[in-house]
Amino acid sequence: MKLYGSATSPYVRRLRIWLEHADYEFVAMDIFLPEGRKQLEAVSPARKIPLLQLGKDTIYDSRVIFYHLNDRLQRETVGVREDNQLTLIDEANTAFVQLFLLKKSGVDVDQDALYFNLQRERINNLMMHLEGMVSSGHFDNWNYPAICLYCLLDWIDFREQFQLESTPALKTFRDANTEREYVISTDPRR
Ligand SMILES: N[C@@H](CCC(=O)N[C@@H](CS)C(=O)NCC(=O)O)C(=O)O
Repeated sequence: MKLYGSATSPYVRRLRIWLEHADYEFVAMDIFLPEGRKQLEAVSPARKIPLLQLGKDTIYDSRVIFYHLNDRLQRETVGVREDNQLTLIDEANTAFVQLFLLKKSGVDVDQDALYFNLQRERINNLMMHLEGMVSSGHFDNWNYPAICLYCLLDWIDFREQFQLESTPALKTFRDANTEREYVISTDPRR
């Protein structure tokens, strides 16, 4: 089993943390460098990471990879509650990644224009909503959704996309989980 991804992607990191001691190969690539793009071209028509090669199958998208592996490993229950948690985390993650890539492309993401206003509104709303969910104990267990939330929070902090101080429950959640073995070994700052 091979997991392809970068050391910085929050979508990749969530799977690496969840897989913990599992026996698999992590194929690290920098998708913004020429060599990494070549590697990516060879395995992903969508040119996105993560992707998993499992025998003859290639599986795209972190959530589909998780569903598939969770089915095989019978690790945890995923009901409507967990699916909704994952959807909200993914919506926030996507919005943050979009703004990050636009900023990296020299676009002024603070401008008063429909697309940017919608993204900012979505992000602010989702962060307040996730803050409330954490405060009411939604992420008390270290399961896949909690790992995804951790990776989102740590990535927006690492990329300076958001001030975690403005959402104290989210900051406390992030800080409380930083000493875990696989959180440390997958830290993009290392
Ligand atoms: N829905 C996808 C999102 C994956 C994704 O957006 N990955 C980013 C890296 S963080 C990527 O590959 N971006 C490349 C690009 O946008 O060109 C998943 O959950 O796997």
